[in-house]
Amino acid sequence: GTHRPWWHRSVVYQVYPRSFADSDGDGVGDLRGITSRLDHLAALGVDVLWLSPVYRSPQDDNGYDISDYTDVDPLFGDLAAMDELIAEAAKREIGIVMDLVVNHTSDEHAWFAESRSSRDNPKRDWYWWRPAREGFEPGTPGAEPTNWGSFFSGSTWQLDEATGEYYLHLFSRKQPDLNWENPEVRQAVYAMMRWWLERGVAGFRMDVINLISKHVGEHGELTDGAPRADGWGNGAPFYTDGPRMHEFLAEMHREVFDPFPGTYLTVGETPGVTLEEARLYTDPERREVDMVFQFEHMGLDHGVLGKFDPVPLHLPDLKANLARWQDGLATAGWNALYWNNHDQPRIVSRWGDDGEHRVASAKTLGTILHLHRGTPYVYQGEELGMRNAGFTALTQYRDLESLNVAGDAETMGMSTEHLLAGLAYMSRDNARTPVAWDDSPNAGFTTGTPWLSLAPGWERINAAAERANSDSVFHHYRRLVALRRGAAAGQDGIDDGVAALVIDGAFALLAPEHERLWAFTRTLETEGGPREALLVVANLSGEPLEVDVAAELGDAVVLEGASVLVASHADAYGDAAVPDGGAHLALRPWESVVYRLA
Ligand code: TEU
Repeated sequence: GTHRPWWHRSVVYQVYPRSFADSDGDGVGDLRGITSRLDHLAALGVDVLWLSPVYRSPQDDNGYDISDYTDVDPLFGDLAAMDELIAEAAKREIGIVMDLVVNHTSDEHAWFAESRSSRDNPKRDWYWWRPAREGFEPGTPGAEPTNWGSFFSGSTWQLDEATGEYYLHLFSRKQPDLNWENPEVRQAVYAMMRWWLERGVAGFRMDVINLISKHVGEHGELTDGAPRADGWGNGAPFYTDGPRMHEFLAEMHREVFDPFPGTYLTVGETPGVTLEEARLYTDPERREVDMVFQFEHMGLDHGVLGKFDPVPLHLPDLKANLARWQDGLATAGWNALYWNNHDQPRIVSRWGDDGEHRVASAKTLGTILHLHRGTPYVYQGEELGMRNAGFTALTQYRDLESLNVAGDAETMGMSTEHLLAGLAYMSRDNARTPVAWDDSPNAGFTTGTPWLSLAPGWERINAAAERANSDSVFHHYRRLVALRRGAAAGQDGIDDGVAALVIDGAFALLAPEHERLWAFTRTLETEGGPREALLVVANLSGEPLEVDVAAELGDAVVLEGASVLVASHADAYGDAAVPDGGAHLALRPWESVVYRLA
């Protein structure tokens, strides 16, 4: 359309408050810490900050268990500190997107305290209460209302002794699921969202939003799932993309966003979402959400026992997956692009090379992501090429998912070595080590004792070092952001024509079967004018790669006269850009180049 939403040219930076910057020396990051580091975000050039939860919370799942939606947890500060962050960010033209966690609350939320107080409490129906399975004594094995296993090990059902019924929790026992079937629940959530919009936030990232509508039978029945590796049943088909999802999201849009002038950024976190559903969620005509986080690419290295049993990535699968989403959302909807967040291991350790080729591989993975069509998300430390935690003992982990899975290892037939290797590769704590700011004690994160150990190498891999070196991962990411932001970014060779290509150019994957080369074009047909195109070529391996341009990329790709927009290696710019008339390219280990074709 003619009115492009502002977030089409945005890059979002995710802050995980606990691990970003600590202003008061208690070893846990906080709001004033974030405010003190806003210039880092401004230097990177991003215009949106997604803030993981800072609400009042018992911190069972680091804030994804909320006990008061309209207050800040003392661990992170107070509402005054929140207002200060919003105002200081606004001065730098950065909007704050709040994390909205409304599939569940904390079991310490006042709503749940009421709900559990008696079977006839008016809020009883705000959560999912069910009697024991017929023929079973409450609390005995098999008495759970369904066989569903939780995301965080064990049953999804917890018996409440006082009232003799079970409540549903897809995540931890301290995260009871809200019952969205109840209109009072929905109105309470919408009122809370309006309260935050009034405070000046720019939108919401909606935690596991496609799990809020459960498949319920006519008489409230829920259905058992097929067995999974830990012995529990897979309930996902019965709570993912449920029958009332589109109704709920459209209602939320009407009730929350319509009364407020302006446009907001809404992104649904949607594990297990299919492309077909994502198209419906994000089609602007339907007024549900702006984009969703899909998970298919994040599952490509999961093994038979799940995420902690990883298998090597087969590159053609990853290329094909992202290409499928590019094609699927080309004419309706919009992609959210990510390699990292607080739930995923560090991309440079996962699919790059965090040793010899750390810098080149971090840059190349960044280039690939940012040159796809959609809104890119950068997770704190990704722009520094930060690596996994390198933990070797269970005692180093803090995340409840990792600690709980250790209890399941035996049932799943995983040896201790297997488990520790799985955690070292995949634990969420890999993303949660404190951000390294400089080479002072504790990397400038805190003057106290950090709540989680720093990832090794911080003396070298930190924000101060990265910003001082013009050839760093940070400056590469800065350039990627600038490409999309256009002429306003004021950098050499970057103009609105380039931004238009990055934002809107049609995507085409080249050499799909190649196991080391990742190549694609972005093209725009301008009315009456010439055809504009970008070419991205990347070597996703530690070995040199020769590319015969005509044979591998096709006759339509003509490199002659092309100029280099972004490259992983500084010496690729300038005259050396297109050697021997552009018939061949010799890519060094993990080298990538973005060309603007003539
Ligand atoms: O995550 C939901 C989700 O599906 C995950 O990525 C999840 O952490 C992973 O599958 C576990 O293996 C969201 C939040 O991002 C996560 O931090 C919370 O723990 C979770 O919801 C519950 O609120």
